[in-house]
Amino acid sequence: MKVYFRTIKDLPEDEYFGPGQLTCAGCGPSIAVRWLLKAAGSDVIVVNATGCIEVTTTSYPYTAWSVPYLHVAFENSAAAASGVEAALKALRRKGILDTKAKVMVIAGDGGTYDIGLQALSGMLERGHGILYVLYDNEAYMNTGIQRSGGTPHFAWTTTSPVGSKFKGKVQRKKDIMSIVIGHHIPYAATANIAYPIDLANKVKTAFDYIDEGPAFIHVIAPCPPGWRYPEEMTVEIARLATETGYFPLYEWDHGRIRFNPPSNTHLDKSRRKPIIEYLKRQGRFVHLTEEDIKEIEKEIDEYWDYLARLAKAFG
Ligand SMILES: Cc1ncc(C[n+]2csc(CCOP(=O)(O)OP(=O)(O)O)c2C)c(N)n1
Repeated sequence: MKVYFRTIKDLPEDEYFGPGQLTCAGCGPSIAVRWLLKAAGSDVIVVNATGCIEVTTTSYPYTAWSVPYLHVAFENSAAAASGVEAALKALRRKGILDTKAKVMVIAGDGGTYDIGLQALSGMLERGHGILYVLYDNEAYMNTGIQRSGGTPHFAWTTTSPVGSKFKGKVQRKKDIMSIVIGHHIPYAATANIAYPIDLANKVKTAFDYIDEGPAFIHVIAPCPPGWRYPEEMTVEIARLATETGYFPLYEWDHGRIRFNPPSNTHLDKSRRKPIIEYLKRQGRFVHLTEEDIKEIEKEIDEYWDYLARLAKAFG
């Protein structure tokens, strides 16, 4: 990652994501988009899949976007963005258009882990120069909190209920970063709304590499109604996701894995906060037993072992 911004004051004052949206109080995804657009600047075309961010920012005749914006279906944001990028290339080649405009997809976890996965895979395989940003609020929130491939193990949602037969989501969270990295793209990174400077530097770095091929950024973005916590706790919970090791910050940069602070110290488990600190603040996990928490801790440890092996192999 290249360092363009060192402190929050280095971020541009310009706002490309306006006020007056209909997002919930404390909405993590809207915080993510604000930072994303600041880092990307005005010369960007946003392709946005259906989801919370789209429905809350585009109620006709109003819009919160002051950059070119294309809303597309839930399943095909990466395909539509591929068309935009190819068209820009062709128009530039023919001398019809003189613009350096970059293309950025913004899509939720439902639109990325599940329904849009094949379109994403196609875009990555074809090698389009596009930055795809996944904002992960870990469920289909816009339609009422249904589980997605990004929902964590044991989490309550309306389609992974808690009762005598089930205790939340049965499956583990899909490892989307590994799926993306498996396409051998130049750049992929995880980011967190609680670390805006890290996030903004990753957006800039991704756009630096865009002539070589696709880039992907996976941003964790908590949701107060879906995760069931008071809205003023969004940033605190997001920070705990990384501090407990649940959501490590790292980059895949031309075949190398690099951890970013504070995750660069977290291969040593004693430097991570206990996972209970993260879980106990969220209503979607209130039903967990000691045993379930141990299971989650084991899965996090396993994931770190896996990342350590990747870092060793590719570091
Ligand atoms: C093919 C298809 N299936 C279902 C829907 C209904 N739908 C619209 S948005 C949405 C959920 C989106 O979830 P996610 O991508 O996680 O974004 P979030 O709402 O959490 O921001 C669903 C199921 C749809 N628009 N298209």
